[in-house]
Amino acid sequence: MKDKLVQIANHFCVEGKIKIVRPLGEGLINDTYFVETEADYPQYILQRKNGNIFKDIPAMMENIYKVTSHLKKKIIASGGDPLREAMTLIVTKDGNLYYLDEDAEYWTMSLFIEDTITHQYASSLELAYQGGKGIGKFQAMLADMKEPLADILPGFHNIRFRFKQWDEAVSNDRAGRVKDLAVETGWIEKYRQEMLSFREKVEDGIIPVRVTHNDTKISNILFDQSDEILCVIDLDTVLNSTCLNDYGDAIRSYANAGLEDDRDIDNVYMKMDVFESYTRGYLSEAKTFLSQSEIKNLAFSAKYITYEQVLRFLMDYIDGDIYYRINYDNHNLVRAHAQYKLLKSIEEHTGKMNDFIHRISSELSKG
Ligand code: GN1
Ligand code: MG
Repeated sequence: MKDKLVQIANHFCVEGKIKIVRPLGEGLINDTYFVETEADYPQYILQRKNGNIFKDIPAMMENIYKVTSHLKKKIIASGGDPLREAMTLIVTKDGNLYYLDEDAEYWTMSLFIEDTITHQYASSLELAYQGGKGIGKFQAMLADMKEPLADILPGFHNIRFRFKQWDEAVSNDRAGRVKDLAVETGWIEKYRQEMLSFREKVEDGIIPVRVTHNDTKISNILFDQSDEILCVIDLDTVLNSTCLNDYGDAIRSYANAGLEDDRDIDNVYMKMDVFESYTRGYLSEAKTFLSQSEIKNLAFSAKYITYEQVLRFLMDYIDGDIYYRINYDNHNLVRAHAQYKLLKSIEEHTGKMNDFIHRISSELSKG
């Protein structure tokens, strides 16, 4: 395998001789490797993309190319370093954005950005602030991008589409588990109309669709040595979606006092101080382009995305665990319970969240 990895890496336009290719990180979806070259040459990241989840990898890479090109123009115009502040895709020797091997696996390469730090969770309010700023700035730089992106994950954050999948999953009952899920399916029904009403605002154009990241957890941001944001990475899910989905998913992951899959739901609740710091950071950048309707719906978006996640985890449990990797038998059910607890906590805090967003947004308007 080692030799094979070097051979694969050598299909790309790498500078310097490759010394070794070794595994990197703990991603749940793709396989990631670090490509070490001789001294004084750049180093690289090699990835085998997951073809089960991403059905059109060429289109996905084209999306990433369009987005990184746009970001680089912006970074150069503002005097920044385009090789450090945005991902740089490395093409193959034939000029392609991917290498397709004999097993029909897709491989891609990007430049490794030296001297950076990543975090697995926001261990301080300052990091939450920086994370918010990172996504706000990312969206702000892309707010004027006109070129459409391919819809490589149809219906990803579209709850109408998710209900269609859900209704099919419940009616097929592939793993025979629905009979034991009366309480949990009740949760889904209880919020169905409320979630569809929110979705209608997107369908009616009240909430605009923009270029967004769609996987805004903190580990997808590179920080510099002084913990200032440098670069947003993992662009596989860049899509035309709403900014609210990025914001809501970030609150779901940053502000949870417990784990996404906490077995003890008493650990799970929304931490208001983390929510506040993330929001301050996010709005310090995003306030320049967000519309009033987006700002008004920010708090609800955290509830929407958390609900969507309850539905997706439960649906995967009903389907017999075919999408998310599980570490034990009822892992998806445990995840759904933990996320439902978080949903209830967000719901309890929605009034206060709205007050805070309103206050910060007025302060920023006054300058
Ligand atoms: C998946 O593996 P990760 O964290 O990048 C999923 C997200 C979910 C998340 C839940 C393409 O993302 O939508 O929110 O798990 N990504 C995809 O942990 O389905
Ligand atoms: Mg990801």
